[in-house]
Amino acid sequence: MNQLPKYLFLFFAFVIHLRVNAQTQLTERAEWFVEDRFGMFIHWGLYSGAEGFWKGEKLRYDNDYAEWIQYRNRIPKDEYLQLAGRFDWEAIDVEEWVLLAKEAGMKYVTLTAKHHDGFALWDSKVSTYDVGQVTQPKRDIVKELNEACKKHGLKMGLYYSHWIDWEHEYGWSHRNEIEPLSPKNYDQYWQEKVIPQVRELLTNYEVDLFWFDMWVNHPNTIVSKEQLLQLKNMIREIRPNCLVNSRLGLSIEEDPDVDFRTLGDNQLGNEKLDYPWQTPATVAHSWGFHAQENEWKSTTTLLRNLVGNVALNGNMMLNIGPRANGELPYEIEQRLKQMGDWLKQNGEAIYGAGAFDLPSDLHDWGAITAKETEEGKYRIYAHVFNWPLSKHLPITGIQQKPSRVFLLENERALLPFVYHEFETIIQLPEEAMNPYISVVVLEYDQKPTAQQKLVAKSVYGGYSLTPWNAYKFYGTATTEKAENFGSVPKHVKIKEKQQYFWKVNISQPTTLSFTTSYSCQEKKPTGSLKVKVNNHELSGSLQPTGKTVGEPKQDWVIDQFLQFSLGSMQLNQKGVVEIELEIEPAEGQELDFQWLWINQKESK
Ligand code: H79
Repeated sequence: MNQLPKYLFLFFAFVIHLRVNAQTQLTERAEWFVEDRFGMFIHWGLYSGAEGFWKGEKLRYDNDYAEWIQYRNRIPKDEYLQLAGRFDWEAIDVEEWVLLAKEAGMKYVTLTAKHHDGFALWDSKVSTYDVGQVTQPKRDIVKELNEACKKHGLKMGLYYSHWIDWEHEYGWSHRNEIEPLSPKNYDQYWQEKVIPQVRELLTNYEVDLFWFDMWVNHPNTIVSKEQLLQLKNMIREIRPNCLVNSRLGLSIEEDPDVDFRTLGDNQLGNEKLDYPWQTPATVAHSWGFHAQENEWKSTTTLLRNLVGNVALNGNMMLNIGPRANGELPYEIEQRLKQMGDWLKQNGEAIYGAGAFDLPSDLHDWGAITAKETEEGKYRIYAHVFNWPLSKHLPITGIQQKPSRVFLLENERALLPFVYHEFETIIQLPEEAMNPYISVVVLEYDQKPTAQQKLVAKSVYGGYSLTPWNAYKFYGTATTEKAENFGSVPKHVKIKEKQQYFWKVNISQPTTLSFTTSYSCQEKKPTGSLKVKVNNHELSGSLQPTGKTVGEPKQDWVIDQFLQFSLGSMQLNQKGVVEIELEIEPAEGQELDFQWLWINQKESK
């Protein structure tokens, strides 16, 4: 009997363990997804034949998502279907898209099996509004994709618009905000189109991932939680290994059984998450092909975005919008091939890699990804976005010395480095290794430990200390966002004594000089600013900074942020030092504080 409490405890511990695991969720199902990191999204459907125009008029909406043309330009359903006549069915070869994905280093492909227009790209027995209706002999694009993916070893995902459907009488359209649709009628759409079509897809094709698209929380939509669970449970039942994204309408927080979080369109990660997540991204702006597209991102931008996400444990799925003859805009093809070239050389730092235990925005030269290698070593990948002018790459916060350092594209040429406590400074060759991003590898025999509270050394040699990288603070200062297009920078408003504390690693005895930047709009400020390091102290009295002008002839007068020197001090020790800044405006006065910059003069 008295064993019972112990068993009970074990039982609860087990349940808690499961829950915790469910939250930090790398479910076994999703392991491939996290390993793969980079996928292709394909937006292709009847709208591709419209190319962003209807009867001479451009899509009505500055957010010109070409796949929305039917809704935006109020196109009647039967005329919309006639767009099929613009397609060159002979020329369309789904395998070519898959081959491009492979060439680009993408590991999975997600096709819009049904977008908001409700038109199915497979031979659907549930609805006659499908590709079989407009092709002779009947085509089945999902089947063709499935076969091509299998042939080339890629996973297949399907986008299915569950919430919005402009074809079904009772599918959701934004217009229903003014033309009410009853939940009962909506359920009719759900039961006679969504459920049977998704079942059809699950049964007839090898779907590895379902990508739903509802970007509003379900309580604010016509879709009920029961309907969403019905859909998800059916997927779990028929294809237990198929992943489901959070735009199903259920967040991972609400339902930990959802496999990965989908950020907003083109929204990049800004924090590490414990569960899998993904950015759906475009090379341009529109998802479906748009004849007047002109916002092409560069290969460098796209690669930086990919690296930035992986550095936060995230994925990126990059979209292509083929034309009605299957062709792709030159820019998309070119960017994808260039990304593929980069990944051929540097993919090791992306596939199976993830965040290291340091803040991802710590270093000003780029971002870090990391992983354990098959040989049991641990590699930290420094993705250098900007080749430092000094040819010195400072890496702050890693507590052990690497066993070797080299460029990922030239493993045999070891790079010299010096290591002091928490700081590794790598001597780089004259020229960047790669025109996009050069990857420097720091290899360790086992995973090194990180000191997360340090401020990193800038590539320019100093340290930028801000209210947002302080490891602790006391006071009531509030962060004020940038204004006037950033001509007034982000800062904190200080009304009473405020203290910030930073930790900086000093590699050798040195002279530190301090500069601060703030705006003080008081006519006669009487407060003070003090820097304390060990038992040294520097202080300055606050000065009025006045105004400046942003743009001419626009009445654009803004608060001026000016820099002031606080002097310098000699430090005779090395190692981690704590830097305290105490700011105290006089009673009733205010100060807008921005940063403290430390310059280090190396002295022998
Ligand atoms: O299939 C693609 C789009 O058709 C569909 N999802 C992607 C993958 C989609 N359509 N609309 N939305 C997603 C929501 C778009 C919201 C936006 Fe905005 C309005 C984007 C730009 C304007 C809100 C405001 C988000 C950014 C600014």
